[in-house]
Amino acid sequence: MLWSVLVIFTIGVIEKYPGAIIESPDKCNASILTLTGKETFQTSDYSDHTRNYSSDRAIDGNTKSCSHTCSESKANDWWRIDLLGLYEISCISLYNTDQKNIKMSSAEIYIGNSSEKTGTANKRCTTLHGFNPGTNKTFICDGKPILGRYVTVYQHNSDFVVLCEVQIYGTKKDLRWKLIKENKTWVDALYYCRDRNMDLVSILNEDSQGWVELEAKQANTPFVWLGLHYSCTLVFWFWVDDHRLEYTHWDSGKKIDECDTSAAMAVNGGLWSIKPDNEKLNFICAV
Ligand SMILES: [Ca+2]
Repeated sequence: MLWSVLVIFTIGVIEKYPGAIIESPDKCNASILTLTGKETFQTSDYSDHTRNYSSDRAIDGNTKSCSHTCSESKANDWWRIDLLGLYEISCISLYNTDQKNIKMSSAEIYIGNSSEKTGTANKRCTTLHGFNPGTNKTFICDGKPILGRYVTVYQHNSDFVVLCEVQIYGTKKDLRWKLIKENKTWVDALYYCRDRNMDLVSILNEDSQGWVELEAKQANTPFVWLGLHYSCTLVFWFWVDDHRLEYTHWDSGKKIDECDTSAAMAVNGGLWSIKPDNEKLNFICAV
């Protein structure tokens, strides 16, 4: 009787959590990150007409469901996760089922803040040596932990990227950018930041554009002020922290040189537009 109860209980547990257990590696010295709700991408989805082996299957907590790319052009395939925050990443655990067509041992992991699609502009964490199908293997980045928002698994050859479960160990870091959910004119927003030893944000490259877009997503207004102002006297645009305006992300046709205007980022899509200085918007301060 007791055995029957035990067998029924055990089967129940296995069915509820099919293969979800991946043991925590001791050497990582960091907590496992919750990946639920993070955004995943891959070059293409393999499909067998019953299902799409989409990128999110690599983080669904189930080792029996896998992501699988399908490169028809034989280009370099990749899988990527956007952690939607800055993390110091020390280890990555990967699991794949035992299937003949999985060849992942020469793929590489890249970590960093560049949103460039292939991810190879970021720092190389390690190569997946010894990552054989049917195994769970934890990779420690060569050298030391790497700071980043994006983790990419990249194939340098024409093999597919197949990942049944990905786990990441790391520590969340504070961002330099802070959304202020108060509606203020551009000048009041500028002084709000400066009174607190910050400045209205400057966007100098694609990376900082990505971070500010991420922060702006939580805003209560459809646009957020940036620290980019038009000077009628000098007849040019300038960042209030004295950086030169080189990188831009204007919405096409929305840049007009006009007195008493400043630049604001659209919460939806991140493009920049011109707004009258007296409009009241949320804004982003930079430390
Ligand atoms: Ca899975």
